[in-house]
Amino acid sequence: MERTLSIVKPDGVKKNLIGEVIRRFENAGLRIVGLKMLKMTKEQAKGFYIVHKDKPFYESLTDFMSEGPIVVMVVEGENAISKVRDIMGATNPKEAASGTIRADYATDIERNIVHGSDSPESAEYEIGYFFSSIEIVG
Ligand code: 3AN
Repeated sequence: MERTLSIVKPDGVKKNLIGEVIRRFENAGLRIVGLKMLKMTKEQAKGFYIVHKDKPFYESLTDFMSEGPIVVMVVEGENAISKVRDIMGATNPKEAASGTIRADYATDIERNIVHGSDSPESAEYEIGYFFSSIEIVG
């Protein structure tokens, strides 16, 4: 069993895709064991994406991620990290395999609807960023 953090990003919430994202995870046999909606401040977005602090897109990414409400969730299952990433599709929607969330709904590499942790280490950091242990009820 593995846990990962997924986010329906501000563009996904605006496009009414919260249910669609959750449905795709559940259809793949993954379970939602933590869930909440919130709006990050710019500072909170910068903390979440600290690994990208030296990237040229850091400012615009953290502006985007703090522009509106997001839904954060802890997703659990066998190989949850790679399963969620397969369901999301490649970062750049132009390169995302057909049938993935990003191929179906994302407009560009930054506004790409959904986030999923990319390793066990980042999953641990990212889950701890949003959830305390009593908020995870698997
Ligand atoms: P992923 O979300 O697919 O794991 P990361 O972790 O490389 O991708 O990037 C984190 C986020 O930063 C992406 N979801 C995307 O919103 C944004 N991003 C990544 N690469 C670029 C880029 N070249 N230009 C603009 N935004 C980017």
